[in-house]
Amino acid sequence: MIDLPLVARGKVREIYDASSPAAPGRLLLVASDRISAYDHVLPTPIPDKGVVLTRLSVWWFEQLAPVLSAAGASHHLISTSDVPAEVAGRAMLVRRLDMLPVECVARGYLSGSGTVEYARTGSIRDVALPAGLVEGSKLPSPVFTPSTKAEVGEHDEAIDYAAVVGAVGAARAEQLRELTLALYSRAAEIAVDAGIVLADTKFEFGLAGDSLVLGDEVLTPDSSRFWPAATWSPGAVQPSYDKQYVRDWLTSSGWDRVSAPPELPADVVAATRERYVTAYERLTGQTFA
Ligand code: Q0Q
Repeated sequence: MIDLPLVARGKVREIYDASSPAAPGRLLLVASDRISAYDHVLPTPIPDKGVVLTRLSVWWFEQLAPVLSAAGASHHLISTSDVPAEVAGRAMLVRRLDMLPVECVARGYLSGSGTVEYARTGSIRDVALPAGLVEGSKLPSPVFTPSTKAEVGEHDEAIDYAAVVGAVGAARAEQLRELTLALYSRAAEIAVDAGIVLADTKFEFGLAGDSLVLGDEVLTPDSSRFWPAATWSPGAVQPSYDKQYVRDWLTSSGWDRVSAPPELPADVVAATRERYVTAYERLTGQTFA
């Protein structure tokens, strides 16, 4: 148990107040080994998931620093070593920001809730899309499809660009849109070289004074859809790079997706851990060990 005040608890991570008189305005973002599937947190942890996803965020912050600085922005990461021993490797010491009330989603491919809305309206909120797209289609160019942070347990709700303007003003809204798309495009380029399709991702930004700062975790399989590039084939739900073994086993187990989910068998846990490690090694070119 971390001896710091808890600020917020998500499904698979927590954030603590790490401020002190000597070092004010700091938070500790801690990633757990918990995994979520079908909107349930599963009872079986995936060993090293928290460490792998933290290392991925740190690596992406480094890769994307030039894109951030070109936009006059920065990121919130301070340190991964100056953290409590019990969470070493799966915690980030970050600057406390005034978080903006917008989930900044970039989509390069049509999937999930996007496909549902597109099938009904031919667009995602106010973002019109060409006709004839199907689940998994690559979009002509990446689109900014913001959403609001849902209350605990609900899904984020897509909002119009006008709602973003209403929330943060026109100039800041445009900056969020442009930076979200620039960060996504750069990351998608890097990912495809690693055999991973970055279908979409969600960024959270905050302010430090009047400067825009990229917060939260970035470009992990928990904040993004990672698909194996080798099996990408529009027209059906694409297999998740990291969660497909878990989803398939849960389906085969007969679980009703409403009651408490069952424990995962050891082989599914091991195969899922391997997917996280492989994604990290392919993306970064570094061995996880
Ligand atoms: C902040 N969150 C996310 C969250 C539950 C994380 C507050 N640098 C920051 C950050 C960050 N990152 C936040 N607030 C101020 N400054 C991020 C949504 C929620 C668990 C972990 N909540």
